[in-house]
Amino acid sequence: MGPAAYRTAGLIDVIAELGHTVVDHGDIRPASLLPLPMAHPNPALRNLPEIAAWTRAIADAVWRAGDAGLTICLGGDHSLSAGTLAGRARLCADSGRELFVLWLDAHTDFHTLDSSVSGNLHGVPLAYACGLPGFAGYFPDLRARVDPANVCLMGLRSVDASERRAIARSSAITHDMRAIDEHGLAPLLRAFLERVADAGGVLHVSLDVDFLDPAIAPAVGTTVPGGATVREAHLIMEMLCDSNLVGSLDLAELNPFLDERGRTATLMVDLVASLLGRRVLDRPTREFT
Ligand code: 6HN
Ligand code: MN
Ligand code: MN
Ligand code: MN
Repeated sequence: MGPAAYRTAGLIDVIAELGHTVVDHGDIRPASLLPLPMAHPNPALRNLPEIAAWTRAIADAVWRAGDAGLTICLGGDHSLSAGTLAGRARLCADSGRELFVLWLDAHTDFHTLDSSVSGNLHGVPLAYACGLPGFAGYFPDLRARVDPANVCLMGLRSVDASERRAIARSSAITHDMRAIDEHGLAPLLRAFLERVADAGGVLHVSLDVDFLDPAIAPAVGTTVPGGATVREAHLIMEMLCDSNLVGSLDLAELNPFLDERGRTATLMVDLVASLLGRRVLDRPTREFT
């Protein structure tokens, strides 16, 4: 229902009104609708063959979309990013450009199939794309992986014990809400964007609705209090727009059944508008100090 809600909230018109050409590839479906049953030693895992089939379909679609424009993937839960990251990593391997990932989420989504306690596979996409062990034979083989050192996670405030260990062992950059409160978003994001620019890299942004505070974005099944504000989220999108480094974006975890008069979908559409160039005013050329 997520993609339909974004279309209803006017996403395509909003992007077109900003002067961009939009190609809507429609809803993606896995090639095989009846996946084979798949046994895994972790009995908690839910919908494993279905998610594996979706991951393959999304990765192929993202790869086929190419890297000439900006690819936006509408979800659907965050397991979709297993596919988008696999597809983008493959495109980057083809072109020789370095892939960076900005993960905006209350959660790290850094579980392996073995470590997941809930069994919900929206908790694993970043670990899969970074090549953590245990996915072979269940999820599609990665043509290219994401280098964890090129990943920056922001907004963290709910991390399971095993994810906490795995993310600490990885070289990913992690900014929890405390870091955002202490330093402010802008310097943390600016430092990461400078790294991407210095490497001549291309950035994938994965935006989970629960990055936002539930008071402003209720339409998600995994709300965690203490999230980003409307202003913080717009600032990120505006800085990303100015950086000109973003090649792809995931909008993940919107559940329209949980929305209130469409306000979460509308906010997400407004954030995309900021990323794609909507401004309140033209920026003054003079810097204020
Ligand atoms: N998300 N770590 C929890 C789990 O069930 O594995 C929460 C996952 C949330 C997933 O943010 O897309
Ligand atoms: Mn989910
Ligand atoms: Mn997530
Ligand atoms: Mn989340």
